[in-house]
Amino acid sequence: MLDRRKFLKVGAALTAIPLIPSISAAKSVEATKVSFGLIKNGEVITAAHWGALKLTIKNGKIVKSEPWEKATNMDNPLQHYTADMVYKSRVKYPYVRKSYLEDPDNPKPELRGKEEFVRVSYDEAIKLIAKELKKTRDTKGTSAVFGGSYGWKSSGNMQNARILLHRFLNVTGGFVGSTGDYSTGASQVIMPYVVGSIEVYEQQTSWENILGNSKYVVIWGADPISTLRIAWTSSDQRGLAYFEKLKKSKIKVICIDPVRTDTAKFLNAKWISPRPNTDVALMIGMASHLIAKNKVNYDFLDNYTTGFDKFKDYIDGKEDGVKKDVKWASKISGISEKTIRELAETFYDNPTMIMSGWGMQRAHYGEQPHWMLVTLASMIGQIGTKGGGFGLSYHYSNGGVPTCKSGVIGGINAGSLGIWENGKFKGLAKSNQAAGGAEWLQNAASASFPVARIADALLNPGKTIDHNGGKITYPDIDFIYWAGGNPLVHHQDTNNNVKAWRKPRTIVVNEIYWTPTAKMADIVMPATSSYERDDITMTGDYSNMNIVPMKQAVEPVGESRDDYVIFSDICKVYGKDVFNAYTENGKKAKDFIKEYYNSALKQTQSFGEVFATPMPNFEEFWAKNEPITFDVTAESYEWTRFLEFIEDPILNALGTESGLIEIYSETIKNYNYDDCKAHPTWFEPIEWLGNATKEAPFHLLTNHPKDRLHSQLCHTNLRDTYAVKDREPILINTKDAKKLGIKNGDVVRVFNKRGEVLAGAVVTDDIMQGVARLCEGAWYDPNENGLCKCGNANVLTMDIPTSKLANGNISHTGLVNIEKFKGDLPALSAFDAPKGAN
Ligand SMILES: Nc1nc2c(c(=O)[nH]1)N[C@H]1C(S)=C(S)[C@@H](COP(=O)(O)OP(=O)(O)OC[C@H]3O[C@@H](n4cnc5c(=O)[nH]c(N)nc54)[C@H](O)[C@@H]3O)O[C@H]1N2
Ligand SMILES: Nc1nc2c(c(=O)[nH]1)N[C@H]1C(S)=C(S)[C@@H](COP(=O)(O)OP(=O)(O)OC[C@H]3O[C@@H](n4cnc5c(=O)[nH]c(N)nc54)[C@H](O)[C@@H]3O)O[C@H]1N2
Ligand SMILES: [Mo]
Repeated sequence: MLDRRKFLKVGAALTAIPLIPSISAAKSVEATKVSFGLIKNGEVITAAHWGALKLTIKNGKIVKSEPWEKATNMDNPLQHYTADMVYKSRVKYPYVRKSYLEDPDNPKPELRGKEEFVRVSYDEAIKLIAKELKKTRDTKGTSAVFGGSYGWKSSGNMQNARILLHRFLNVTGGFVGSTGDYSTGASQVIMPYVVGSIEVYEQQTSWENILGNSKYVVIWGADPISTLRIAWTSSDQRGLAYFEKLKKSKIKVICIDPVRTDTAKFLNAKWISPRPNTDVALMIGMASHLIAKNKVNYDFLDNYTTGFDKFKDYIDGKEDGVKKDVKWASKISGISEKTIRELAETFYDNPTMIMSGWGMQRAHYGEQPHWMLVTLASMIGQIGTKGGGFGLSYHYSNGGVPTCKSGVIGGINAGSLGIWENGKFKGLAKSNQAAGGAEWLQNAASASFPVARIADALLNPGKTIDHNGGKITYPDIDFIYWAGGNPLVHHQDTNNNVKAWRKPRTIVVNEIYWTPTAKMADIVMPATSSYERDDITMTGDYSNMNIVPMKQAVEPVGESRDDYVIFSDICKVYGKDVFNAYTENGKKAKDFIKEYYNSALKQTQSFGEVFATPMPNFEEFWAKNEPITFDVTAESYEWTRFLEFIEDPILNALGTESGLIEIYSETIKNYNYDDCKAHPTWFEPIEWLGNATKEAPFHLLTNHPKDRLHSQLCHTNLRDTYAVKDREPILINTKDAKKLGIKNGDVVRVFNKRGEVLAGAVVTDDIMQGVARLCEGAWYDPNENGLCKCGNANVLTMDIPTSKLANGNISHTGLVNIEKFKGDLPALSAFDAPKGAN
C-alpha cells in the first residue's frame, strides 16, 4: 500500500532534483509495529511544536523522548523533556478559589492570585461554570463574556484548546473575541496596504533558489537557529537543515541585530549592531545613499511601485526640513557612515536576500520597519528574482522549505452560534444573519478588539479607540474563559495586567500546569497534555511535509480531561441538545481525527495515481504508528515569491489599492494618524537609547527563548541547563557589567518605573553596549512586594500600542536599570502548586 516506487520513478523523469526528505521517504515504506490501544511498553509516535517525536514507554511511563527522524545535525533540546511535560507542575484536579466558592456573586476579585484554592469534584466544577456563565450572559449580555483566549496551546488539529473554547462559547450563546496576534501585530495590518497580503505568513522564495543564486543573505533582526526549533503545527526541521546548507555554501551572511545571535555565530556572519528600534533610520540612510550614487532601479520603481517621489521628498526634508542622509542615519542608529554606505552598495551590487524577523515590528511604531524594508528592496529592484528581494518568514515555521504535494488534514472548527430564545436552545444558526441579525451578536462582534489591548480593555470598559481606519469601543468584560494560553506571562506590563485581571467577576482557566495564569483564575479545570490523548497533525506550516499520528502515550494524570471533554460536559449541563450540537451527536475525538485524515486521503486521490503519495486507510495508518511523508514537486523547488506579479503586474496585480507595491498609501493618508503617516517614517520611540536616563540607562530586548516555546517547558529540567542561580538569564555587555560591578553568574535586579525582577547575569561581548536581553516566557513569580523572583520580562515592558493603525504590542521597546542583587536570594515558587492545591 505504501509502495511509492512508481511515483518516485515518474517524479524522477519530471525533474532531476533530488528529494530532500530522503530519510523519511525510506522510513515510511518500512514495515512498522502495528498497535491498537494504549501501549504499556514500547514506542509511540506523537508530535509537539518542536517536531515529530518518538516516545519510549515502560510500564506505562514515558522514559525517553527523541526526534522521530534526524533531519538536521543540530540537536533540538526541546524534544527531550516530554516526561517532565507529563509529570511536573500538573493541575491534577478541579479547583475553585475560596471566596469565589463561598459566594460567586461577591467573589472578592482583589484576592485573585493570592488566596487559597479549594478542591471540588469535577461535576461540581462543571455545574458552577455553566451556572455562572449563564448568569453573566443573562445579566450583562454576551459582550460581557471574553473568549479571545490567545495562545500557542499544543500541536494537534483536533484537541485545539482555543478553537474548542470558541466552539463552546458559540453554541452556548456567543462571546467577544480578539483580532490579530502578538507575533506580527503591526506587520500583518500594514502589509496589506503595502504588498496586498499579510506577507508575514506567506511561503518564501524557495531555499533552493537562494542556495543557487544569492551572493549575500542578510538576516535583519532574526535568530532563526533559535526560532526554527518550533512551528505552529509541528516543525519539519528542514529550516534548520537549510541553514546548515547556507553555512556550507559560499554565500556571505550579514546579521543586523543588537545581539550577536546564535545564528550570527553559527554562520560566522558579519555582525552589524544598530541601536534597538532604529532600523527605519538606518534603512532610510541606505536609501539616501543609493539615490546619491544613482544606484536605484528606477525601472522597478516605475513598473511595480507607487509613491516613491513623495517618499523621496520626505528623505530630502521637503516635509519637515530635516534632510535624512547617511550622517543623519548614523547619528540615530549608531552605525558608522561608512558601514551604511557599504551595506547599501553591497545590497544593490549583489543578488541579496534580506530575511527579516519580527522582533523589530514588536516595537513602538512597529508598522514602519517592514514598510521601509519593502521600500528599500523596491529601490534595489530584486523582488521576484531567484536570489534576491526580501522575506519575512525564513525564521518562522520553516518558511522557504519547498511545499509538498500533500493531502492537508482538516481541524476542529468554532462551529456555529447557538440560537437561544427565552432561555431555550433553538439549534444552531445556519449563518450569522440567520441568528436574526440579533443585536447582541452585532454588539459582540463589533466589540472584538486587537489582542494586545486586553488589559486596556479590562481596565477601561466603554473606551473608544482608533484602529486601522475605524473605531472600536471596548466591551464591559465580566467573565473570562481562557484555554491554551498564558496571558499573565505573555502580556506586557504585568503589574498593570494583574490589576486588569482583578476586574471581572469570573475567570475560568483550563490548564495542564500551575502556570501564573492558572493561579490567577477563580475556577481551574485540569487539562490533559497532548501525550495523554489522541490527535493528529501535519508538520511544516509551509511545507506540509508529513501527517503525523499523535497517539495517546500514557494515562491522563489525576482527574485531568481533554478540553473537548470538559466543554462537552459543560454543554451537557446546558442540555442534551446543546451537547449534541457541540459534539455533532456524540462524536469522540477519534471520530473527528478520522474525518480529517479521510479528507486528506480524498484530496490525494484527486491528484491522480501518478502524483499522489499513497495513503493507507485510516485504521491502517493509526495502527502503524508512523507519519506519512509527502513529496516535493519540481515547481515548489523553483518557486519564487512575487514572480507572477513581476512577470505581469497588470494581470497579477497585488491586492493593494493600486495593484502595485505602495510606498505611499492614499488610504493611510486619509486616516490622518499622527503615528502612522502615508509613507514609511522614522518616529522616535517612546523609550530608546536616544532618550535614556540615569534612572533607566539600558534598552531591554525580550527575545523569544531558544530553550522554550514562550512559557512552555519553563518548568522542565531543561531549565537547569540555562538558568543562572535558578533565575532567567540576562545578557549584559562586558563593559556595562564592569561599570555596574556585575560578574558573570551574579543575580541582578532589573527594574524600571513599571516593576522589578531578578535575573542571572550572563556577561558577554555578544550584545552591544547599552542593551540587555531578557527572553520572554519565564513564569511570573512575585514575592509579597511584587518583585518577580523568576525573571518574567513583561514585568518591565510597556503596554501601549504600536500606533492607531495596528495596535500591536511593543515588547521590544523599553528602558531599564540593572544592579547587583544584594539581599537574601529568595527561593522560587513559580513551579509549585498554589495554597490549597496539590
Ligand atoms: N516581552 C515579550 N512578550 C511577548 C513576546 C515577546 O517577544 N516579548 N512575544 C509574544 C508572542 S509573539 C506570543 S505568540 C505570545 C505567546 O504567548 P502564549 O501563547 O500564551 O505562550 P505559551 O507559553 O505558549 O502558552 C501556552 C499555554 O497553553 C497551555 N496549553 C498547552 N496545551 C494545552 C491544551 O491542550 N489545553 C490547555 N487548556 N492548555 C494548553 C500551556 O501549558 C501554556 O500555559 O507571547 C507574547 N509575549
Ligand atoms: N525556540 C523558540 N522559537 C520560537 C518561539 C519561542 O518562544 N521559542 N516563538 C515563536 C513565535 S510565536 C514567534 S512570533 C517567533 C518570533 O520571532 P521573532 O519575532 O523574529 O523573534 P524575536 O526573538 O522577538 O526577535 C528576533 C531578533 O530581533 C532582534 N531585535 C529586537 N529588536 C530589534 C531591533 O529594533 N532591531 C533589530 N535589527 N533587531 C532587533 C532580537 O535581538 C532577536 O535576535 O518565534 C517563533 N519561534
Ligand atoms: Mo508569536
